[in-house]
Amino acid sequence: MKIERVQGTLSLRRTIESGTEEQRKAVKEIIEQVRKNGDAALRKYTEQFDGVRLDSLCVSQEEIEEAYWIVDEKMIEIIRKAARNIREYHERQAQTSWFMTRDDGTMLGQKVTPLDAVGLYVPGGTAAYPSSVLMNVIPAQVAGVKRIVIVSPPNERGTLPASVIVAACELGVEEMYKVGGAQAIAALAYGTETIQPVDKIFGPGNIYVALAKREVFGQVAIDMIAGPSEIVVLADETARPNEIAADLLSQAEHDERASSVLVTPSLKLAHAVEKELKQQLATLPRRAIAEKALEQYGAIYVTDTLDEAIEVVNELAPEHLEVMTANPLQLLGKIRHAGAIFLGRYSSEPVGDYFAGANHVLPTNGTARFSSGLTVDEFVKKSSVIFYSKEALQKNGESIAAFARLEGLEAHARAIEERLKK
Ligand code: HSO
Ligand code: ZN
Repeated sequence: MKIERVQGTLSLRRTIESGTEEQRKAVKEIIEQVRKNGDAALRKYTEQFDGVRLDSLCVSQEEIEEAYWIVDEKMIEIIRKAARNIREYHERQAQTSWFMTRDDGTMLGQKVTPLDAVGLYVPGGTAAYPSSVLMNVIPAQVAGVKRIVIVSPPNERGTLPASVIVAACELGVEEMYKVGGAQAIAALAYGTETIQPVDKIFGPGNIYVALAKREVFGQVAIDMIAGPSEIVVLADETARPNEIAADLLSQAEHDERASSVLVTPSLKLAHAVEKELKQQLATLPRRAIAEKALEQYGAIYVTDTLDEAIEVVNELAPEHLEVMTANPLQLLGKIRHAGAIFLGRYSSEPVGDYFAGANHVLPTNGTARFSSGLTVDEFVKKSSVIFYSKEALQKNGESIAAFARLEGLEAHARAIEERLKK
């Protein structure tokens, strides 16, 4: 990785994939077919894209039993402990309805209601993360969502990864379908014979899934369009190069397009981390992916001062920020833009990916400038509540009617005045 001296105006921003004309056309066609032909279209596309013929789209009892047989008891205990931590953290986010009153008898409020039904897309292949099942399902449950549906593409054996099935079952998810790609998104949005439609779709996926989510937006709500993982490490000369290199690689191994960046005022540390990266890469099973990521989107930025390094971090607005300096807590106030902030050498990023309790679905691509990670809030909506008393309307009716006439809306004014008549 190249060491660069920098002063400011940096960006992690990669171009958001918007797909080719052909891909967009293909996605539209798939959605059309699913709307027209329902389950038959899902089966047809599953055979075409995933190479398996499925009689039933549902994950069966036998598949669940098999999954529990594959995943060992110790691992199930770890999943349970992680789930407890995640639940405890998200329970703090839950918002309650509130009401206020005025002396004239007015009562106003905000009623918080969970969404009725949400769908979670779990990608296939090596990106099928049971941890992401926990991170999406638990906030939905804390919000009070009644119906939670998981969709995921079947593997060559026509089933889902055992770890994903077990994670979902541990949380009590009852609906799991073996369908992926744009066809799964279409089914969640419009429904088929087997899959009832949902109100909001969550979860990452390949370009077809991303395009399909964009296409069905409006019919249903969608979460963010997540980009590849990112980590920025802010460190001074007190940090250990081996630990920094290990953390940079932890995100680089996700994706060839992942971004790992070190920002430091210490040139000595920069050189030491560069050396460590080379050594640690050599024995990494996902070396090819991590190496490509570091080549394309990795960087070591050296600044004159720690304050300048913090400025660079704010410009990058990373998904994950690790602060490995003499006094990390002291810097917290100066950090304005980061999806999650990990303080000190024992808060390695994977602590947050799996276990601490905070959510690992976070804003990427510099969007931490204006958005937050996944919270319970994304699973509820708020209705305003208005109660006006006779006294309140008599006191304010004239003003309301006048305001309506300012806008030229006579019927609005009369609706108020009908009630003011003696
Ligand atoms: N770091 C990823 C989440 C993840 N890591 C899942 C491991 N499994 C994006 O924040
Ligand atoms: Zn990760």
